[in-house]
Amino acid sequence: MSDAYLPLIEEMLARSVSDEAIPKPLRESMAYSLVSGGKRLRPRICLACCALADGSIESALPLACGVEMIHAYSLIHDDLPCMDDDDFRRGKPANHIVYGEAGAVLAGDALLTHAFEWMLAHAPDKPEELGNYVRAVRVIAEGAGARGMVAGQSLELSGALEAGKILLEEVHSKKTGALLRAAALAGGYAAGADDRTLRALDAFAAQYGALFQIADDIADAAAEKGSDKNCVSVYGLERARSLAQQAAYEAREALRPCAQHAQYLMDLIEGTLRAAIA
Ligand code: GRG
Repeated sequence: MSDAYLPLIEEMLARSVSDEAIPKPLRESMAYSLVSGGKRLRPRICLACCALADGSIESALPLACGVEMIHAYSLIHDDLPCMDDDDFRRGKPANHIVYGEAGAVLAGDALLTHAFEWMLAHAPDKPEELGNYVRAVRVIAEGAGARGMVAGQSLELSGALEAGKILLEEVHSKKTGALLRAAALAGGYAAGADDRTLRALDAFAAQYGALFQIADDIADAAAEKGSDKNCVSVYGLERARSLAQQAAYEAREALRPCAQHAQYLMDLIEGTLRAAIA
């Protein structure tokens, strides 16, 4: 997919960690994980949702980049020995392999707080736009926090899945889905979207989050690195593929009220589905 959003996102992300007031080792560690070739899925979704609701890309760009900083922090912390204990990320040594565990914890802490500083430092000047911008920052905090992504990580580590006390879908919708949903809604808020459009974006994001996670689980299973608690191990490959198709269908349906302006998101759904069922 040719993507006009990517250069804007990359430029702002690189700029966000170029401040020489940040001590050099910390800055390098932050930049190592932030400016390092991710797909930029969450910021692209944020900008596409803003455009769908007829907002200006400039108004959503700091929010989109804030979400990506939070995503980068979550990956750094997830790779730590006390969490998922992974030595590699995006084909490179994980942050803690290069900068040590303390350096990685601090880079994650700094990226999380930097995200909110960056988003608020770029809040709109016009008072009439401020309310929606604050709503966007709030939805991002909710998606990232103790009822969102961190809740998902905590549930996964708690053993509740293994004990059959919660469903895989609940963990996934929090651990992976909550930040994707926050990105979509933040884009909608930045555009001043009406309630009908916000509901459509919310429903799209919930289904796209499920599709994304199933595709990720199928890719992990193909690479023989899946955990014993993912979609493929729980449901089997065929059922996982049909769940992916169902989620893609629901995601498209959710966008139906704004279908005229939803081509970017429709293409994203198709790309993720293709990866799942290839
Ligand atoms: C440490 C609080 C805390 C949370 C960690 C997001 C997360 C929660 C863990 C990541 C583990 C993981 C691999 C989850 C599966 C789905 C996922 C988030 C994959 C990585 O996202 P991509 O594919 O990554 O968007 P890129 O590299 O493209 O940015």
